[in-house]
Amino acid sequence: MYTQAMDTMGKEPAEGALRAAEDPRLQQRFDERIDAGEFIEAKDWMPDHYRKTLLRQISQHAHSEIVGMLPEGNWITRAPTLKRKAILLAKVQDEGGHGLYLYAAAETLGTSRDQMIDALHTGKAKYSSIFNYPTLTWADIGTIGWLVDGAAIMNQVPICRCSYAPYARAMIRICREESFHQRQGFDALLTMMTKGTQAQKDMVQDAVNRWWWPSIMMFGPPDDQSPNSAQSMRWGIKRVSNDELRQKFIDATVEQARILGVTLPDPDLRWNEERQAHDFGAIDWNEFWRVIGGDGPCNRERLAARVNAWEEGAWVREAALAHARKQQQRSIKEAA
Ligand code: FAQ
Repeated sequence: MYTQAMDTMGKEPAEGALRAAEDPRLQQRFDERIDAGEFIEAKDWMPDHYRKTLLRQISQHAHSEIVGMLPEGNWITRAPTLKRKAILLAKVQDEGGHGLYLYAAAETLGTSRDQMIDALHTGKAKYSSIFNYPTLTWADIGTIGWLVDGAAIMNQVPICRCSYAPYARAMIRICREESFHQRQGFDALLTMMTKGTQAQKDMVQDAVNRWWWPSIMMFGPPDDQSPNSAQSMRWGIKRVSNDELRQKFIDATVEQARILGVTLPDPDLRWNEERQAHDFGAIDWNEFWRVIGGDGPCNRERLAARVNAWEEGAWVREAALAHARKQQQRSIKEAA
């Protein structure tokens, strides 16, 4: 899937050979620019492995946004008030927009959106583990905003300084919207916890119990089991490690849980004065690898929904293309 450098496809072998001969100098210049903290633009020379790594991460991220619309979309018709329905509708629409910015950023690296979507639909490309869990009650929607968007922001703010400029630019816009998403989730839960019935409070606690561990898995495997981290950090694609981000998220969330009046489902969670951070219990990494391997509670359902939407939406894409062609022909005629 991660077709590299479509811009180099079909060029003469002589030019390819020339580029190969230049590579050590180009590589050196690229390394110097990375070390100096410069941003790399789409037109700049970059090593193939850098391009591939970016495509892997950005496409995974784009797919997460699009698949992430499904668990929340499930509740649009069942939101408890018109206000909450309008907020949820806008949020789900924002996630679709984030996916589009990210597919566009990935396209600058030479892989088409159709290729990326095909990789998703055939199970070759990943999306975030978190979206393979079900949304059973309305409290799940608030909890996704609070914990899932909260974790997403913690992970994504450092990507605003990613060395690849088109990705960094997309992330600046995305992060602004994600912080609203996190707040609306917290607000929905706070309303239930302060004004709700006991049954509603119990529903919030139940949702937090189910989403806590999958949320802290979102940051990826521990640093010593993360095959991509070292190189991605060296290239400034990732700025902060998986474990550091997870720790920062846990430290920030404990206080928010206290304000909400919910208990985080980890008996080992406690402040460590020496580390000036919270200790926490063992994460079930078997569950994480099982879910990203395709065997989570909703993997099959999510993929089937995406494939179905693609197939059922074929006529919309065809109509849009036909309209664009007509518009183009009209403007050519008018210009003639
Ligand atoms: N789920 O070597 P590492 C959101 C894979 S957006 C699935 O540590 P890396 C907004 C990883 O791809 C959420 N797979 O990998 C929203 C790699 O496999 P590969 C998405 C995971 O790339 C909210 C393998 O494990 N955010 O939530 C996961 O250095 C609400 C080894 O891992 C992003 O994508 C996972 N959780 O670090 C939308 C942010 N973790 O590719 C709707 C950008 C790891 O070699 C509603 N991405 N893997 O086959 C990143 O920062 C990084 O890609 C990490 C993983 C940190 C996710």
